[in-house]
Amino acid sequence: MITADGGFRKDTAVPLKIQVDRALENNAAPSVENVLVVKRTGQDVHMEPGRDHWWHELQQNASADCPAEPMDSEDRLFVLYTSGSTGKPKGVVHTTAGYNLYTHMTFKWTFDIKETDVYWCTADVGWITGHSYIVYGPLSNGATTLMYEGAPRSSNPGCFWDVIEKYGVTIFYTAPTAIRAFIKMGEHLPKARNLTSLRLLGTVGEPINPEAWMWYYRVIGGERCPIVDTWWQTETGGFMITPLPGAIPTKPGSACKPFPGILADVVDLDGNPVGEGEGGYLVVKHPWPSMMRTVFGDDDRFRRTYWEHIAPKDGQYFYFAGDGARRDADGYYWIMGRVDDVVNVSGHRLGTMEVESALVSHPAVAEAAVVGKPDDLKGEDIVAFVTLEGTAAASEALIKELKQHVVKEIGAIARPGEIRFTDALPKTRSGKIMRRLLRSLASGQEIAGDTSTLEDRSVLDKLRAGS
Ligand code: 7RM
Repeated sequence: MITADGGFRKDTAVPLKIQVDRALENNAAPSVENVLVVKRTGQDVHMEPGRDHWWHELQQNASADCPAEPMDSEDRLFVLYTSGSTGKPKGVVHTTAGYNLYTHMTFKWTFDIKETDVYWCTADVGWITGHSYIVYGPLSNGATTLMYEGAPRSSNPGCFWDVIEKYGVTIFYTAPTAIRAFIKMGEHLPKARNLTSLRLLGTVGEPINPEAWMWYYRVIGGERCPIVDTWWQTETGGFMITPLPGAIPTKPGSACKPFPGILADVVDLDGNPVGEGEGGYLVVKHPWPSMMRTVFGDDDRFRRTYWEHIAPKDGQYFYFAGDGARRDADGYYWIMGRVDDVVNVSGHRLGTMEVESALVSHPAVAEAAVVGKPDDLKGEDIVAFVTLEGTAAASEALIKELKQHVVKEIGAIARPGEIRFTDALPKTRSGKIMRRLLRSLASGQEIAGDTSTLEDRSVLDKLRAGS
């Protein structure tokens, strides 16, 4: 096992080694024979004699010659856990050759990588985005890839822009949730730095709302840089739907077209393609090199979750991993969010994304998360959790105004029954809002299921206290 004494998270040193000690207590993981510990924070840790070794000490006597280990193409490369909507994490299995081939190709073409580029992906390296596009894709291309341990925080809100200026970053890849946080912190921060080295921007993780897209394009990209909106998943290993910069004109909010070789479609539950502009299930109809091979230790769950949701057509199975989408007249894909993120108000199915996007388009709103709450009359009612822009103040009048704003943007059916202001939303470390937790809160239930992927546990306590 490889670990560190601790790591830095915003302004605090988070202990890591102690978690390993706990996991190995009472011989709970007998296959772990040695633990390598990297000294990072310098905090006190327990070192078990014979089992635990400091990395810097072993390194001193290690040979500089370290031949690569030949692997079979289908040898397991890694297992990465991803939380499903039910809350029980699934171990996504990736293998050696296909994963490496596909992250290599997608990185090369989507970022149009050049010898002179300095590429920076801000993702957590423990997320699939960190695996595929901080480590494997960039390194197999011989690219210059920048890794940064920090996160923007109140003590240093402009740190990302400092990094871009200092290292002359040319390609910047981040998540919509981060972009919305930048907007909230104010455009004077990036404006005070020289960002002219940038030539290409990317986003990943969730659908990007038009306001965030325009801000990213204008303030960060200086109206000069194309934005590649890359749709993919832990399960797909690499980009599935994405523009190729310069070759495919972009539309704000669309991930554009499938990567060459990817056969995507939007279908109904019987596997029939839906009409132009209509919503449906986003599927992939043909295998691709970096597709997940199974759920670790549970082939049956793999089959059920990904291959049996959509009925096979003429003996052909479709891959479906939970997203809704529509395709427009130009063949562009518009991802509508997870199909389980819907609210059913009086028989009308509304994507939570739609309502969130409407809320965020109001100048006082920084971020919004919408969930359904059981309602005797309507079946479900909309509850919106809202964080405000720095200068805006919570008030009854603002609640009224926001409800009115949603009605104006979408229609009366989407009027939130309830709006709750909060300082922060519960998110995973990759920035995905954990609506499952908010659903429980909204309906006054105890929070059940896995919460280990929550980035900041204090957010839940604050939300509970406020409700
Ligand atoms: C890379 C990653 C996967 C889910 C996926 C979508 C959502 C990701 C986009 C997006 C709209 C995008 N892996 N998603 N990218 N939605 N546009 N460009 O995020 O396994 O953590 O999540 O993320 O719902 O199914 S992930």
